[in-house]
Parts: sequence; structure tokens; C-alpha cells
Amino acid sequence: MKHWAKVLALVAVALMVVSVAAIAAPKQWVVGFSQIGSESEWRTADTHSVQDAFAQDDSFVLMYADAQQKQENQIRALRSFIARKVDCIVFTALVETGYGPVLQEAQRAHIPVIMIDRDVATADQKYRLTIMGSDFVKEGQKAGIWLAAYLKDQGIDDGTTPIDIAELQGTTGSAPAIDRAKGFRDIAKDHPNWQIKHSQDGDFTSSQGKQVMEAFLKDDPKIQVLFAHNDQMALGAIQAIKEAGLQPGKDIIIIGMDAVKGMFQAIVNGEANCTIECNPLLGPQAVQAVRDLRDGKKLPPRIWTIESQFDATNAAAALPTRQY
Ligand code: GYE
Repeated sequence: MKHWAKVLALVAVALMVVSVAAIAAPKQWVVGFSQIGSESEWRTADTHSVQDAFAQDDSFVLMYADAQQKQENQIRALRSFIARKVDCIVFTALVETGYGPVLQEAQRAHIPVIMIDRDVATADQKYRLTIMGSDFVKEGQKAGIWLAAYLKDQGIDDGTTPIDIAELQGTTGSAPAIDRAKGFRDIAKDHPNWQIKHSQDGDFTSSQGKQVMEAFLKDDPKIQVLFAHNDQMALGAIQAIKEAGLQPGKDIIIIGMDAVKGMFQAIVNGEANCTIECNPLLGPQAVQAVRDLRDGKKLPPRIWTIESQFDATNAAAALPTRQY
């Protein structure tokens, strides 16, 4: 073979190798993740899950923005993702309303938006591709169903004597606060003697849960049940109850949501009664959805997570295997 023919053959082989590699390796995607903050153990587990899952696949670059519980920070972060022309946005909405314009901007820039955990209001759902996460209405219903069974089992509820219930709501206007309140009331309405006498925003944090519970108890030391929209507020409230000289889990039945380790421990210690699981480990599912999107697959409009509930009958057995 002539020298120039050899060179040509080598170049052809090199080109083939490069193009095969290009086909095999997917195009690297830049993904912007707008998180709401770090208000709870749940949120921390969720953030780590998403960051770890994207870090395991080097065909993704994750840009992370923590809004520190402020909607304006979140809108600013979303706009900066759009300006940087990211390939996809993963987004958890602090509250349901107020994101329409920025989501429309993403749509106009042809940047797909995948919601995880907290959705936006129905009117703005047309601007996002899918939502993955929990059924918060169902979680609220599960809390009500558990309470009905427990009261019956303990012989506390005769169906007519009023049951004095306090509710610590999550961040006003957020999807889980709206839906958990609704789900619980779906069940409460079948028990006319259940009286939700106190209901206030505790912003999903332990410190506010404690403060609000203190105020509830000052106003009404006869509260029999506390329904907290997350475990973090329930754990804060437990402190307030103890400081008021009452026994949490006995004088006041405590129901939380999330199933974080601290709440498991409280149930095992007899200081709380029930927690409805809300799975924060959304990272692997989120990565899979973005991968499918990149591969040109159609995403389902709703991706549910699978959940359970824990009380004195099963908390101790499950505790050693809990990841959050
Ligand atoms: O229950 C709470 C967190 O959006 C489902 O937010 C989530 C909630 C979770 O701060 O602990």
C-alpha cells in the first residue's frame, strides 16, 4: 500500500472510532435543580437523593439552587437556568401559585420542566411536563383513617363526645399543606364530633411547630389530638407539650407525616403515635425521567411514589433499615 493510502485508511479508522464513541456516549445534559430550602430532615434527604443520583451519571451536570424558603429566590434561579440555556429543569415549587410567567418563559425557550415533590397550581400545570412525588391528599386521609381506628381501639371516641383536635399546617399555599389538610377533613367530616379547634401554619419547621403548639396549649390545655403536616413540626410540638407538663403520646395523641428517623424514635419512646410515610428519595426516579426525556421517550403526566405508615405496631422493627 502506498504511503498516502495507509494514512487515509488510518484516518478512516480513527473517524469510525470517534463516531462510534459519540453514538455510545449520550450528549452531556445540563440540568438545573431549583430546590425550596432546607426546612426539614425530609428536605435534606430529598436534596441529597437528587444530588447523589445525578452525580452518579457523568453524562449529567447538575446546577443546584437553594431558594432558602423564598419564592423570589426561586423565580430568580429559574430565570438564570433559562438564561444559561440548560437542557432541562427539575423544580419543586415552594407554594402552588405565582410561577406561571417564569414557567411560560421556560416553555418558550423549549426547556422542559420536570416537577418533583410539590406541584404548581392546576392553571400552570400545562407549562410542565410531569410531576413525580407523593399523593398528599391520600396522606391526609391515611392520618384520619389511622386516628379513627386508634380512637375506637382505645375506647376514646363514642361518636358523640367532642374530640378536641389541633392541626399544625405546613407552609401556607404549598401543595402538601393544602392537600394534607383536605385529605384529613375528608375523613373528619364523617365524624361530626371531631372538632379541629386549632389550625395554624407552622411552616414545616420544628421551631415554629414548637411555638405554635405553645400558643395552642395556652389557649386550650385540653387538646386531645395533634395532627401535624410533617414530623419536624410534630417533634417541635412534643417539646412544647413536655414543657407544659403534659405527656406527648399519652395526654395528646400525636400524628405526623414523613416518617423521618426522629419521629420513629419518638414513636418507639411512646412520645408520638403515628407517622404517615412520605418518601423523599426522589433522586433515582428524577434521573430516570430526565434520561428518558433525553432519549426521546414520552413521560407519563404523573409518577407516584410508594408509601407506608408506621405506629407502635411496626415502628421499632422498621427503624434499623430506615434511610432518612
Ligand atoms: O412533608 C416536609 C417538607 O413537600 C412533601 O416538605 C414535602 C414536605 C415534607 O418540608 O417535611
